[in-house]
Amino acid sequence: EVQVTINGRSFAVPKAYSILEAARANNIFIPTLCAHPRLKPIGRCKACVVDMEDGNLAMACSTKVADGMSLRTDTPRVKAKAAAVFRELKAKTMPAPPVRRLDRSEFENTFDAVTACDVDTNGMITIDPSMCVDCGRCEAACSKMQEMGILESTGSGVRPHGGLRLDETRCIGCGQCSSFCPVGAISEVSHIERLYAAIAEGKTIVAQTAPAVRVAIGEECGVAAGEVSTGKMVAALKALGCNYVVDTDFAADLTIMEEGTELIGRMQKKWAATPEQAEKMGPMFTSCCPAWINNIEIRFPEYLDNLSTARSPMMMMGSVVKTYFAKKMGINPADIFHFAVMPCTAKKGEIDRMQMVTGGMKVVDAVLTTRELGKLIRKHHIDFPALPNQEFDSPIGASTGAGRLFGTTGGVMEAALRTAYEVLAGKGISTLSYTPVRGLAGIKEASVEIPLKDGPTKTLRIAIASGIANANVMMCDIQAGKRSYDFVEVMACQGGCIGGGGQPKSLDPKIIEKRQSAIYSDDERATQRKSHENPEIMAIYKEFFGEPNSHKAHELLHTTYSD
Ligand code: HC0
Ligand code: SF4
Repeated sequence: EVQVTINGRSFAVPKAYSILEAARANNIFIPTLCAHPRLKPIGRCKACVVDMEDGNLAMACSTKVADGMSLRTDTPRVKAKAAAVFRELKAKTMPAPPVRRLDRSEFENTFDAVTACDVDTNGMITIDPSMCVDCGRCEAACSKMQEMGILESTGSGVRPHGGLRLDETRCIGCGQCSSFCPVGAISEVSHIERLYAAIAEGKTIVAQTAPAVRVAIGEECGVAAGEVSTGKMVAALKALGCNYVVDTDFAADLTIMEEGTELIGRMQKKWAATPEQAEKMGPMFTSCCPAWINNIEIRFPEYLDNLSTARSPMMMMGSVVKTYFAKKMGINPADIFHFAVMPCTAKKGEIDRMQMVTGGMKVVDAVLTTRELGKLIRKHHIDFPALPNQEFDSPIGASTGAGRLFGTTGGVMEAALRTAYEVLAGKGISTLSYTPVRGLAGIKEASVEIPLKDGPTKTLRIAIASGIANANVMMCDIQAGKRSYDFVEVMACQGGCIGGGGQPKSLDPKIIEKRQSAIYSDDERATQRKSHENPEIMAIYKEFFGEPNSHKAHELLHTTYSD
């Protein structure tokens, strides 16, 4: 007998065995096609490759074991090789779609096993190369549009570059690849089962809906692009079994109170400092886009202290639902299942951040993308266009135009200016629609003159980047001292959340413009247009938080980041 190590476990096997025989004797799966236990090794199909300790690949069927040999059958390149062999053979020999039969062949069974274990995920997106038709769109979205360069369209199914698994790459989870994929080979990690399970368990179901979802969900369900479907979206969620539907836009207003207060405090320090000290402080960055946070953590960790400590509106809403709201409604927070409908795939990763656990609890239990909500509405045969409009549930369902703006690039900035200007100047900003931050340019800049109510006029230098490629250009310029700002908004997707990777797939070249106009019109229609004028925001501070940046607010509404 000889000792061999397979996937880190040691086995004694007869020395006449091949690697394949040694693996099979110990119940370790190696896919094969030409090999048969009663025939001598043929060595033709090459599906049985394994990774040897010296970095070479060997064929398990025709390589004999040796004492001390160490190998792996579970590395990405081994799985990829096997899947590629099977896909190629299937394409060659079985061009017609497989017919479901009871007497499945050995080839079909092995094909399923090999391609299923080839599915790769990082908890935000999932890649199934067996479904890939090699159109190259995902690679173009990732490498050309986002300039992230994570994916490779290999000619035998898309996968991450360099034989890496997705969670070993620098993927930020923006999901753009999934929104351009025509076949669903790349998709969001589905959380639909979590919702079904919670309904079956009899939990109290509370949904929140992001600003950008209401201007896009209609595209999934028979409403023209560019229409705002807020009331129908609430009605659909109720029809799907939600007990309460609350508004992420309310939490966006809450974010303005917290982040705005943080900005004002920072600017007062900056304006009192010497120019050198002020320059050293650098800008404050918005922190609501999870793909942008992933990007800063991976690529620019030296700027982590410049991120606002405010949690994103989605996470703030989670904290509020499981504390203030649960108490008001008389529900035990442990009995609540709280999910968010988001235009985003990276939000699926954000809810699992350790720093966000509050009172020992995950505050948001699942994230459904706009596309997943569309799928549910269609699956349950809900006639969306015919639904009557329904209102969000109080006391966390009211929003202002400022909160609604968050869904587009420049929206957080515009909303922040409406409140911060008024606090600093003692009077409102002259124009509510602040055009320098509007539109779809990748980088927008402005200097806002603010006549302080108790002093001179000061300048706030602002910038907005949308699309992570633009953000990275801006970051490199900031690092090199070529650009200097006080407050910077970044959204990882072009156009902001309206162009998010979880939004409906669309072939309309003007789709982002249409959704953006819908957001601006939603702001104009609002009764209040400044976050601090939201009556439910005033109530939550009076009854619960005290004031912005209070101790309680810090505990529930702020966070830290990982380096
Ligand atoms: Fe966005 Fe958000 S605006 S990130 O773009 O800030 O996803 O729509 O929900 O959280 O509000 C996405 C959209 C959100 C958050 C809000 C922010
Ligand atoms: Fe690239 Fe974004 Fe897809 Fe990750 S999620 S592979 S960064 S496009």
